[in-house]
Amino acid sequence: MSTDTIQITLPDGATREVQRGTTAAEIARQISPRLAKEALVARADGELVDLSRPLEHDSRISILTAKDPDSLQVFRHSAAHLLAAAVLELYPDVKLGIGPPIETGFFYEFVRKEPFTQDDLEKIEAKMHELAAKDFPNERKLIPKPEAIELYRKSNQEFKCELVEEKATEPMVSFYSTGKFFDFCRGPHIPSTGRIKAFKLMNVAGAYWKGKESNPQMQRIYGACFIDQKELDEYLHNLEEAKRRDHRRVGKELGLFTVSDQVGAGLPLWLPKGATIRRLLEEYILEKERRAGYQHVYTPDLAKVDLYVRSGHWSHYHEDMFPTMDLETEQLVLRPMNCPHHILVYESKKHSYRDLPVRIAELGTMYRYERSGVLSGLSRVRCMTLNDAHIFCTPEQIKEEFAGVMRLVEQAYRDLGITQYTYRLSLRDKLHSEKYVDNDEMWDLAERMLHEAMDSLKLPYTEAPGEAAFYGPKLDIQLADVMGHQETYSTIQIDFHLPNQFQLGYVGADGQAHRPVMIHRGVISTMERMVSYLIELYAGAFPVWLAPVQAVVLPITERQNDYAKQVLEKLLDAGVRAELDDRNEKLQSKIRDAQLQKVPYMLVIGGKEAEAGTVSVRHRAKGDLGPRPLEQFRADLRAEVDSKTI
Ligand code: TSB
Ligand code: ZN
Repeated sequence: MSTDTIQITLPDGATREVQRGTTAAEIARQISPRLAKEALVARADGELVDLSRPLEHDSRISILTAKDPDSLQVFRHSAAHLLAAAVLELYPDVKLGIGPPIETGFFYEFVRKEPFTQDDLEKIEAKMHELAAKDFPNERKLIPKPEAIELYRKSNQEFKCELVEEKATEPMVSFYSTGKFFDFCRGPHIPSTGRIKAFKLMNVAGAYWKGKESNPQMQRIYGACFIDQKELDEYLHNLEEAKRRDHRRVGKELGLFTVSDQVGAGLPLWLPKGATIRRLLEEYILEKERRAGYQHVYTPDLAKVDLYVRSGHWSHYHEDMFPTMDLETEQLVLRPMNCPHHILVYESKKHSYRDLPVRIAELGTMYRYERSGVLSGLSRVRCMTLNDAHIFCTPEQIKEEFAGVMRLVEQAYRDLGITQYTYRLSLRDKLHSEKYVDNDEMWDLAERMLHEAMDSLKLPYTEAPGEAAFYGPKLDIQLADVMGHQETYSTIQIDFHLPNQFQLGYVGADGQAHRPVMIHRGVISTMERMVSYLIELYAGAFPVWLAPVQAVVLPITERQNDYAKQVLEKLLDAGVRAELDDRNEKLQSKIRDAQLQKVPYMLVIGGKEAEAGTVSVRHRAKGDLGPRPLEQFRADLRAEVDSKTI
């Protein structure tokens, strides 16, 4: 091979010989005009590079289009530069900080005396469009470090000076220029600005330079940015939808829960309507568990520290626990999990293999010292009640018990109207073995059992190293919110560790002592997290079986108040969660209020209805359904509740 050619290997394994110094852009053109048009950036031997970078030696090259997530981030980075370019044109005195891509777009930070207003953002956005349309190439240049510092010093960009001083490790530093704008930047960037069209400046937020409080305040301008307008529109729509459904907002509007400074962060108070939803969920799951052979217990919310020393929580879960309470003779701590208590329930009598599986369940309240930054409404709290159970069984029973829990989960999700979920196998992270109990053999066995259990159910799953509990691997069921953000709800965990720590046993068919396995499981998660999800899923308009108020009786005038009261009484007698709105208000405004409260049924009562013993039924979504005998309404409602119609 001549020294003037190099060998390029493409992702499909094909190779070609090209002139040394050929660019990835040229290779793209050789492959297809379409690829050349769509290409944003290249990957050369694993590293992202500009399409215009000359290739100097044999390498593996892939040409990336917008379909590749890495190139999308490059695209957003180029958009950040465009933002800085626009801001500098409009406000030449600003000082520049950093401007990276982020998950859904980009930001750039600036120091400017006056705060950027909404008006400013609009101007900047328009300027960005104007500059983008000029299709400036993003050009990379190498400049000697002292020259780079001098360049920034002359233009009063002291933060940039600082960055060059700190970040540049080579004698030559790389700059990107876009029209008049230039930036100290490692790159890569997309070839030119013309393709940056689908973006929107979202907001301005304060941030300290380098995140340090003693440093100057910067103003960060955040933008959303996608390859095409359709994706941007979808994102903006989802964002609106997320705001509209946000359980913290809906929870307040509907009077479901509240948080008080006087109680403390992460300690929500359930208001009557939220408490009703929670109670319905609790009754629902307790009944399903009763049918599935669970035995329910009550155990205290705290215990002696020694219990958690023995279980291993003290050495592996200490940071997530509240501090201890010192009494005269005992040292107590709020429980972060219910398992040790349930182990003691199991231990309270002798077991033979014939008793197994033993399924101990509880709506167990537990306390975790979640850091203040991660707390959110009901979805991440410090005091929570888990639909918890611990199954004590033989190793041979694991698979069947696992499948039984999965059936419960599926049934519960169906009844709750949850249709979108994924399975995640949460495994230990072998690089951080200190986070887990130390017993390779045990981990391998537990992980193998979980794999087998999932494979025999033929369900698809992803694996997540580092997400296991300290005592064993888990199968987590993940639900996503409108923005696609995932959280764990249901969980099934296989544990060989705790039975060992507590030396649990049962008498086998052979008359010998054996050790049971423990399955930890939560079917509908904590009441807090599940209710937060349901609020957002239904945007507060709960299905009738879960609605805190199922029907509101609306007399048109005072003259119908007596009959309306009788209707209310009859509904209450029949177990309907009904209310009466006999305020001296116009019917229209009573209906509006009931709609805002998302009450499924409004029963309008005028003179005709009072005389005929009927109610005029109005549904929150379907509107007017016409008059019906009260008896009929009651029966229809019962049927809707029993079938858990969504
Ligand atoms: C299933 N010992 C087991 C139990 O037997 C256990 O506690 N597992 S857990 O740590 O994974 O927690 C169970 C579930 O509680 C999680 O899957 C999650 O859905 C919910 N949860 C965990 N932390 C919080 C929190 N801070 N706020 C609300 N819900 C939470
Ligand atoms: Zn447990």
